Amino acid sequence: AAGDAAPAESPPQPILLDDALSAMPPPIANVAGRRTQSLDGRWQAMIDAHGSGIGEWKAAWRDRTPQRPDEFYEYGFDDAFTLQVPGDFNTQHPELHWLEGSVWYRRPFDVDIERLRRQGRRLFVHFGAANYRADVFLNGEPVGSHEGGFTPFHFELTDKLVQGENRLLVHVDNRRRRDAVPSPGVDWFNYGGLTRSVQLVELPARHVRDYHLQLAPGELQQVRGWVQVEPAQVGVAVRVELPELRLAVDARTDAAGRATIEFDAPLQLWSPQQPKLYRVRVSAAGDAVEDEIGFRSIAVQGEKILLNGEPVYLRGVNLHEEIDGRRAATEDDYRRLLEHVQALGANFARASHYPFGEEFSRLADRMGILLWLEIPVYQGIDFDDPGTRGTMQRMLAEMIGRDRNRAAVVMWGIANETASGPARDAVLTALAAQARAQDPTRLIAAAFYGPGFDGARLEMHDPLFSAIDVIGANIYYGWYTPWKVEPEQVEWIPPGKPLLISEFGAEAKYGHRGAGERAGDWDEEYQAEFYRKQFRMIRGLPFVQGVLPWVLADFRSPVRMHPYQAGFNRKGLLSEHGERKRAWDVVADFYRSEAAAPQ
Ligand code: GCB
Repeated sequence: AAGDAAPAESPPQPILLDDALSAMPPPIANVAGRRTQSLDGRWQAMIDAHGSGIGEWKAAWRDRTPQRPDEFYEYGFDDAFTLQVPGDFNTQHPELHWLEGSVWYRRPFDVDIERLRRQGRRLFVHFGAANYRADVFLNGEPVGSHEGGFTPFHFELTDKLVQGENRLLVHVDNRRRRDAVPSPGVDWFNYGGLTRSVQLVELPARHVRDYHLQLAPGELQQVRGWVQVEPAQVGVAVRVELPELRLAVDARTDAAGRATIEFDAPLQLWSPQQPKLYRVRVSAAGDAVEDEIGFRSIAVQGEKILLNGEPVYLRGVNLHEEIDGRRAATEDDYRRLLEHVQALGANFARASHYPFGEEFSRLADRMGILLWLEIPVYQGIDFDDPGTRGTMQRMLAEMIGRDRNRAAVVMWGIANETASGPARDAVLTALAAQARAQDPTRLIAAAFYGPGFDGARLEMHDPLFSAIDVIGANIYYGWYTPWKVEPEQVEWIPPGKPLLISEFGAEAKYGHRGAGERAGDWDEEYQAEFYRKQFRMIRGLPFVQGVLPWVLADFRSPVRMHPYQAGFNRKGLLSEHGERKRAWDVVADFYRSEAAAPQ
């Protein structure tokens, strides 16, 4: 597969997006390392299928109870109908299974506001995620709203709290919308609700809000980053400590509340073979937060990807945040998923097509699994809509803000299978620039529709290539697209950058045997043969730096309506119950072979 390098594209000009970012509060980094009160557990719930409780008409958000004999309200909460948080609402009650609409969550909690005031402390409510739109109310008053189902957000409650019992009410609406991210046409189940943990976070009046501590690009023993103190004040003393190395670094904030941190250290680098994490303590203004941080470098050199300066081959797999027929939500869920990833012999996973819970990234840090995290900028996005653009921008900032200290995360994905056009090219170029500005230490990736055959030739073009570091090709030769030549005869024109086969897969029903000849038989042999054929092509392509089968396990998808599918996308190497199909061994064998190593 030799050929000419792809012709140079003229880079699209990023357009100025709406100023969605300036209105965003800085994230509270590392919520787990703070003083928190968990609001996980049972919440009172109410179904509002028509979404009528949100306006003035039914005004459920006022959370009133009748006081006089002639008073009544057409909503109410009791302990008989509850929902577990974290968790999707669809799979907790049969009547919610197909709901795409509104559900109300109510949770009273106690606060000693007098103590908080006396100690000059602030209280925030932090949501790991809520799919898709969340409107938050405290004691019958609006607190704030958030859009986007897979990234964290918070609101400050301090000034709205009363002594003793406070009532938190959350309206979660998971209707699919044309202007949303993702847009309606997704190939997964639209699990709604408070899918991740909810916590009250208590912080001193002035506190360490956020920090970014990673190796400086191109360096292996030099850390560069910053600490953000809120509210901003110039000259606040900041200290970063790595006790294991007996290291303490002092700095002072600038007028924006930001202190630059820079130091050299004899670091043992983080890698999949040795996922070394250091205990790091960040303190300022009497506040302190502890984290576990790994240090490693990731870079691109020509067509290669370098981890800690050495070429790496990414033995990957795609996965959805789903387990036991529901949205995965707990650390145990994530561990089970990542144990499958390790059992396959993979060193890399793509959280497709949205960031999973923070604990997933933290586990990957501890287990030594490289991650590609992406925002759900998926097929069908309305790039012309200014509101949609702002949503993408905020999501990207929320994703990066949450995980930019996780060594495991090596790639920020900005899109999957979006078709080139003026608005799309400009918006995604701007998102790539935003990602680089918010985190100059990681690679920017996007997945594209794989190339079609021109005889034996495969060639990819996209104006976005110049804006990103790693190109993903989703190829389905032998499934959606027929092969035109034998795999060894393919002439794939090098794209001039590292290429990942970011998706390839075929469907099979677990336990269903056949001759392996026809896609429409849904047999395991066809799927296994599909992979054998792909690997025959891939092993001859030197610019391919990794592969990601689609997908780890069968997952729920309402668009899959064949009786063998029964509401599941059956491209899993595992069934939805974790049983291994024949294709599992084909992939595992490839990962043990010399072809799955840097060439
Ligand atoms: C794709 C999408 C993925 C789908 C997959 C399929 O290209 O990126 O979300 O699930 O194909 O199975 O069709």
